[in-house]
Amino acid sequence: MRTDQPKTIYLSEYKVPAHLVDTVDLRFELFEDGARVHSTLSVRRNPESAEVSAPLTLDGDSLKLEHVALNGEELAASDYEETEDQLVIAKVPAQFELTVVTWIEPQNNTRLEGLYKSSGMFCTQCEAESFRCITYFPDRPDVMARYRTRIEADKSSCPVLLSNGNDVEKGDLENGRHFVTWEDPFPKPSYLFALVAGDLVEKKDTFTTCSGRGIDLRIFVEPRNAAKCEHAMDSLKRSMRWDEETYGREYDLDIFMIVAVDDFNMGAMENKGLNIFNSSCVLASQETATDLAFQQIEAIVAHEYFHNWSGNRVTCRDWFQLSLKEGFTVFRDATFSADVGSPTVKRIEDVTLLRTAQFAEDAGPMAHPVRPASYMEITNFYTLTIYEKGAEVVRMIHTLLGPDLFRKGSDLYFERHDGQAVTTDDFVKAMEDASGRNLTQFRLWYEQAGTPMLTVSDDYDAKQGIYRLTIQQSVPDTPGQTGKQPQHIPFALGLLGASGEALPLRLESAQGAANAPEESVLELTEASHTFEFHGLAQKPVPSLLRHFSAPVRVVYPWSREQLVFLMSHDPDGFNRWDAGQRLAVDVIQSLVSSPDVSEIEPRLVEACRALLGDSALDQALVAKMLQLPSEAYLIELADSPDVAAIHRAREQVLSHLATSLRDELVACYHRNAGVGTYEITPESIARRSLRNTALAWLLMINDDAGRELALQQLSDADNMTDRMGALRALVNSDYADERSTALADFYERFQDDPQVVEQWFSVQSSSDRAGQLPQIQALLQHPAFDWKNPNKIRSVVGVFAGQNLSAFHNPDGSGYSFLADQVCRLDDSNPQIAARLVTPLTRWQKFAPAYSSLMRSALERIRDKPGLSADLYEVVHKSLEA
Ligand code: B3K
Ligand code: ZN
Repeated sequence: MRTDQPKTIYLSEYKVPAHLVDTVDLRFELFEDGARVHSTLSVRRNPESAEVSAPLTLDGDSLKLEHVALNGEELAASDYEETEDQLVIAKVPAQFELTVVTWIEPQNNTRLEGLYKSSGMFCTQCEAESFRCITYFPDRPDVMARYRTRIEADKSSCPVLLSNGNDVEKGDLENGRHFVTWEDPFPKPSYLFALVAGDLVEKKDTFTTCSGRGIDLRIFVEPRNAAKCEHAMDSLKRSMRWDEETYGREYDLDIFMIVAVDDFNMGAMENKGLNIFNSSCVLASQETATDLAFQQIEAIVAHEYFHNWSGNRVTCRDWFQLSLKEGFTVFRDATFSADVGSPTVKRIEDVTLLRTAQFAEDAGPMAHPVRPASYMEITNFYTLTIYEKGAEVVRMIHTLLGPDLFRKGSDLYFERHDGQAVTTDDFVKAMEDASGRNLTQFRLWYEQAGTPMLTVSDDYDAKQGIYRLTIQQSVPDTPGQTGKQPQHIPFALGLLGASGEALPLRLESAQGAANAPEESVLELTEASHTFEFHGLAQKPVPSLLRHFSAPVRVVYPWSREQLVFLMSHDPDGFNRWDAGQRLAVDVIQSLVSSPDVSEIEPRLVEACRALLGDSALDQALVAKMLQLPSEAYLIELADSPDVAAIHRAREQVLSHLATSLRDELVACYHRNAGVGTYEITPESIARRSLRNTALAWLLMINDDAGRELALQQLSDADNMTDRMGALRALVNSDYADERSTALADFYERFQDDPQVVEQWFSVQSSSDRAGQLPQIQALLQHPAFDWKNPNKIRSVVGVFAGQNLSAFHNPDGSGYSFLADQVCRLDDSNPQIAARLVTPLTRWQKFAPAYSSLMRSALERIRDKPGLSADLYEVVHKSLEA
């Protein structure tokens, strides 16, 4: 058991750095058995620091120090102190040059932080604090320097040598080695440093910026992936144009590079001019990637590209400000995806993630504000709260200011802070200064954790024609935070008349009907507000929180009749979908509490029948409306959820819908059958989605015609969406023989493609039919499984614990114990991934006692593991002690 508690870092203890670094000169000598890193820093005392005689303190992790020199003079061992994580030089002049040489072993780096090797290629990941695994450095984002990097390596195994900026020199060296030197003219924090060296092929393109500059675009991949870069390249060009048009942001270097790497802890990384991507987030072809993957690739390419301004040119002062770059950049990429695709569908997807996973995080033991006040291990704070809730906070500023003032605010922010490391407060201040609005209370969104709850009630005064809406707000307690203040919440609203017409919103009786809007954004600032709407001849149906205008829970006593009405009449597509979700949730929840009810709500069946036959409505929206709320969402909504009962009830509703609508499903399938060439447009994605939903529902009830359609689709498919749709439907059916044949054939066909094998693992791990524990254990023994590859681990262990909820929550506790075993095993090699995988167990307090005590025991076993990492220590202890 770990007895030393990792140190807690507090925002309140922030101090400006005592020393600044202006330039960094790096020379990497890369070899098979290690790498020597020569670093020369020009350092000066920070005039803004009060610590005038502070020692020079550099961070380091797992480094072998070979040499230190100050102004060219080698230092004696007594001149500096080397601790486990620092190099401290007590006496330094006001300005000097420091040279440090370190030896590191990329080939043995399984944590995938710092410089490591993946499929024979050297690559780096430095955010947040891993530049210190490469060399000694003040590894904090408010130290920004200009870098020059020379890479030397064997020419035949590493013909390609890349780093940030523009390449300025190259040449051959002795012994079959060569070098390339890169220079990045923009000052940057160390976390944006990157290096890649390997045998890669490049896909080339160019982009002409709004001011007429030509930019070279390059995507580097292993030779076998050469044909899978087109979509990412197109996405990159669309992103570059979009950022010019929407934010006035032009690219700044002469070259922009993307590299695909198989072993990567997260999705991608925005290193200046040299983005490094998890292969699964960049490589795509019609045959190997689903529509969802195509869309995610586009969004991630855009996200990383947008960081060039929101993150790189203007960066974070410290890691408490992480959402400054992540929340803003997620907002930017979401707007981009909405603009190039279907805005309503994009909103539905984002809100689904937020309500299912971020709300759960915000109600769990690791709940933290968008700007946390403390952390032990920053890697644990790359969370849905920082990213998704952070993006919602920026979206609310956009809603409150309107698009023009928001753009004025972002222009001011970029202009005022270009080249600086700043805070979320600086961002809000720029928005305030540009718009003249006071966002003082709004800042609580950054400080208070927890999802605000809005309780809405209404009454109608027929005599006076007044409709009153009362909205009460409360922000729940979270670990370490109680007694919270009301927040400033934009609440978009519409009112509907009996035949579905939008009613004018007259907040004052005097206001003329002519200019009364049909939608308003009410601003909530108090614990309770009552709004009066005048001139209404009938009691309206309210359409609340349109577009999900704030990341809050809304409680209102909707009748099923109102929900059915909103499903077909609300002019806001998002709220139509939401009404359908609420109806389905209500129907499933009532079955959970009384499983024997004989009748399942006929209005739900009729609403789905109408949707299946509605070709006038946006088919992408129809496809979304036909997805039942996930088990994870139903669990999130429940107090003390009984997972087995929720699973059973949901399946019961699904079977009932499929049985009642069997003929409509077959018709929908045929109507949307593949025609013409494969396209990635919202319309054709919607068609494939509808057809695959119809197939899934038919197989859910073991319909023989459905089985034939699935087998046919599997053999005819010319794209991965259809192939995977058919495979998934079969895997989730009771046709056991067809399932195993289909899985075996699929593997046979795609076994050489790691990204497809990952999908093959996931489709099994997520299935309650094919992914029970013994089958999951067998997948871990499969030759394609690899404990060193985070994608493989996520696609088996992560998907099992996060998506196959009835199997994971097996009442005998076997799922929990399995997860604990895998987490302990991984902690030694890759603690970052271990700390992420453990998340489902950390929510133990939410579950009914029969589950929670077993979950807790599994966590305690992890807590007691010898040599527990700081990453796991933080999440496990916070969960057990909450
Ligand atoms: N900034 C990176 C995430 C780095 C995670 C480090 N543990 C990717 C992104 O958000 O764009
Ligand atoms: Zn990001």
